[in-house]
Amino acid sequence: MVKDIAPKAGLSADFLWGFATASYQIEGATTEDNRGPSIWDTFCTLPGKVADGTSGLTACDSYHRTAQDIELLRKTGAKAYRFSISWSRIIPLGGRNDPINQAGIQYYSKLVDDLLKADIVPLVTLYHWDLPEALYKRYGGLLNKEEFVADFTNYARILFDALGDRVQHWITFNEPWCSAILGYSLGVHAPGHTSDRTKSPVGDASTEPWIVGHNILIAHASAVKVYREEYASRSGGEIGITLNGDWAEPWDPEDEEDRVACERKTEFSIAWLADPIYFGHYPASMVKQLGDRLPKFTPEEKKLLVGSNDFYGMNHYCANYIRHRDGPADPLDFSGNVDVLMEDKHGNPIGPETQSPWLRPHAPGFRKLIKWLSDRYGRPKIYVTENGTSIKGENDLPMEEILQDDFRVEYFRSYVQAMAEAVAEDGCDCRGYMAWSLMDNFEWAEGYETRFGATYVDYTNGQERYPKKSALEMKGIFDQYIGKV
Ligand code: GBH
Repeated sequence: MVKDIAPKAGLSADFLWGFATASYQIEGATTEDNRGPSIWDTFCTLPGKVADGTSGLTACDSYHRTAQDIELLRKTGAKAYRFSISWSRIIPLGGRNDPINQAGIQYYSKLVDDLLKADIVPLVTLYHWDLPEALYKRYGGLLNKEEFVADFTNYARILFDALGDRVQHWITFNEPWCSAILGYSLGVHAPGHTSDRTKSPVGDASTEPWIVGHNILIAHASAVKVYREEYASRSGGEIGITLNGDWAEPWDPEDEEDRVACERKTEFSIAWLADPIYFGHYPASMVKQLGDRLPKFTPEEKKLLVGSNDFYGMNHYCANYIRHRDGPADPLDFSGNVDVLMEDKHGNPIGPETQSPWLRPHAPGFRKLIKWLSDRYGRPKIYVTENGTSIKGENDLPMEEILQDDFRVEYFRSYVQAMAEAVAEDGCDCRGYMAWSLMDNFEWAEGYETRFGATYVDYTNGQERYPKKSALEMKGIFDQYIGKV
C-alpha cells in the first residue's frame, strides 16, 4: 500500500509578510489639507450606489492615526505593510500642469519614515481606484489614453522623487480588472459607467472596459519606464502591477468543454492584463470573442509593455465552478462566455459562504493558480499583495465574538499553507504575502457592513482598533514555514 505523503511546504528566510490597505478605504479626512475630491467621493453621493449609504468620509481615520496603525503592525510582528497613495492628496486636480500639494507628500513621507523606524518594509500602491475627480470631468479619466497616461506618469514621477530613496517596492495599479469591469461594465464601482440605463445614463459596456484596461496597461508601462530609467538604477528598487484573479474549476470535470471554459475564463480575467506585460499581446481567446472591440497595441506600446514587471503582484481570494455556454457570446460578456457558479454539477459548493456573495474560500485553488501563473509567465517573482476573507454575519455579532474570528484564522492558515506548498513542491517563486486587510474598512459598494479586517474597528467609538485573533496568529502561521526552503 502506498502511504499518503503530506506535501512539503516552506518559504524563503527573507519572505516578506504583512498586511495591506488602500487610501480611500482607511484614510478619511477627505477634505483636509487641500485633498481634492476623487471619483469615489462623488460616486458615494449617488443614491443606491453604496449598500449602507456611507462613504470614505471618516473611514478608519488613518489620516490622523498612522501611529496607531504602525503600533498595530508591530503588535502582529508584520515585516511589511502595503498601503496606497491618494492621488488627489498629491495633486488635488490630478493633472501634470496642476499644483502639487506639499501637505499630501509630507503625510506619506512621514508614514514611510515611521514604518522604516518600526522596521516595517513599505510596499506602495500608486493607484487603488481613487482617481482625482477633476481628471474624470476634464477629459473622461481612464478612457482618454493620451491624457491619462501623461498625467499618471507625471503623478508617479512625483512620488518616485519624494519617496524613491526609501521605498523599494512599487505597485503601479491595483486590479485594473476592477477599474474596467466594475467601473465601466457593471457600473457598481466609480465612475459607474454601464450599458444598463436603469443604473447610469452613460456607458457602453461592449467597448469601454476594454479601452480602460488597455489605457491602464500603457500607463503602467510608462511609469515603469520612468522608474527604471530615472530611479531604479540609483535606489535598486522594484516595480510591478497587481492583478486580481480567482481560480476556475470545471462545473463538470468530465466535460471537455467545461475544462476549456476554465482556461478561457482565467484568460479573460487574468491573462487579459498579464499577457500584454509578459508577451506583448492579448490572449487569442479574447481576440477571437471580442474582435475589433479589443484595442490593438502599437509597436511602441508593445515594446514599452513587454517585460514591464519586476514582480507579479497577485491578489487572490477564492475560486468558482465554470460551465461553458453554448452559442455566441453576449456583446456585454466579460468572462469568456461562461457561467460562474458556486456549485458543481452535483450541487457541491466550492467553499463555505462568507459575507461577500462572490467569495467562497477554497485554498487548493490558491496553489493551483500560483502554479498556473508560474507556468505561463516563466516563474516570475510573485508578491501576494492581497488575500483575505469576510465572515458571514460578522458585523451582527458583539465585539467580543468578532475578536474570536476562527473562520478567518482558518482561512489564512489554509491559504498560507497552499502558498508554501506551491513554493516547496511546485517550484514557484513567492516572496511576499500581504493579508487583506490590516483592519476593517470601507468595503466600497458594500460600505462598512462587510468587514475584511484582521483588526476590528469600532466605528461608533472614535475608530478604536482591536486586533482580532487572526491578526495575532499570523506570525505563528508564517513561523512554521519561513526558512524551510
Ligand atoms: C479586493 O478586490 C480589493 O483590492 C480591495 O480593495 C477590497 O477591499 C477587497 O478586494 C475585498 O473585497 O460580484 O461581479 O461584483 C478583490 C477582487 C474582484 C473581488 C471583483 C470582488 C466582485 C465581482 N474583487 N469581485 S462582482
